[in-house]
Amino acid sequence: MKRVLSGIQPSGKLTLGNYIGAIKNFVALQHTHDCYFMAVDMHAITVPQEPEALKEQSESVIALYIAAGIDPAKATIFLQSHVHQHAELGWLLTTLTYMGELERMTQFKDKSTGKESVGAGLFTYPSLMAADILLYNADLVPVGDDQKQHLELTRDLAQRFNQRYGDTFTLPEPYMPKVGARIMSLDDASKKMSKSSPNQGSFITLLDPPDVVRKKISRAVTDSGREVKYDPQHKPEVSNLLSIYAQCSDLTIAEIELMYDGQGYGPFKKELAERVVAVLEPLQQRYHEIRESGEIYNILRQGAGRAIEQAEKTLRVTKEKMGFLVL
Ligand code: AQP
Repeated sequence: MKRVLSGIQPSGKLTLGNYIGAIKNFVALQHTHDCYFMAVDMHAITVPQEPEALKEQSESVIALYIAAGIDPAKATIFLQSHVHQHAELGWLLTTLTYMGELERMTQFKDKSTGKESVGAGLFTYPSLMAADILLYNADLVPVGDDQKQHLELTRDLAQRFNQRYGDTFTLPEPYMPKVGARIMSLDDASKKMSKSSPNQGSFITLLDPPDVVRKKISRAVTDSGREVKYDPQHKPEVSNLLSIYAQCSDLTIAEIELMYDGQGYGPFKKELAERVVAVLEPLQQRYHEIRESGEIYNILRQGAGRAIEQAEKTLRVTKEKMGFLVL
């Protein structure tokens, strides 16, 4: 069975972008693959986090995984910081990473531009992400479009290590959804929907109440036309809403275009909001049940146990190959 690994940062409330681009795929993959899904709290601290908020958000990510349908009996669900081997392999791989490679990362440029001070962790974070993946010898990594570049670096590092020290790491492949790999912001379709955006209206969180979802979608920026048509180049805002609609229904984009032919944006946005609410409401109900059950800590303990077993094996071999004295 092929192995899958992926994670989400507990750096804010998870968005519909995280759901469509990541979690939905996680749920599907658990039936056919050996899956490891984590909340990457060590990545979250590459930008400042309030300690209480970090704790709450970490627990929330895990509860959302389960509420969305990830079964802890099938997939290994854990917190990155519970498996110290990530930090250790992260350091080993940082020493193999070139500055020029990190400087080319567009996510670093996006997140650091205009900031007065930028932590070194934000810069070296792709090496830690490589460690996350290589520790488990993952074959497939479900990622949104924005993470593809980091995955390419992971492959380069794996190859570099294998060439220098002998075959050790599996080269992971990206697993990208066909539609929804990049859900864009509701206020600016040139930016991806991001949970840490300062504008609350730019994203829909998975825990937004129905009325908030309706309001955010009704206020979503469109264009001055009235044609519901998928054309990312000329109609990026409407195309983004169409992608969300398709992902929250069983309909194809072509079918949705046909449904709203000649009707303008009003009815389209109204029904889109209802489709999103219909996905979120049952998820939110399960989320609250899980939080109240107090089961999260047990699930995390179990998940960490399984993850550590695998991670420690890889780390040991890696250190031996690099010439560390391993006891
Ligand atoms: N807008 C998006 N469309 C499709 N997929 C997305 N993902 C994130 N945003 C979108 C996918 O979700 C997974 C987890 O992402 P992450 O939280 O670890 O990091 P991120 O990509 O930096 O997500 P955010 O929401 O933008 O977080 P912040 O604002 O904290 O940086 C990844 O697979 C990602 O592709």
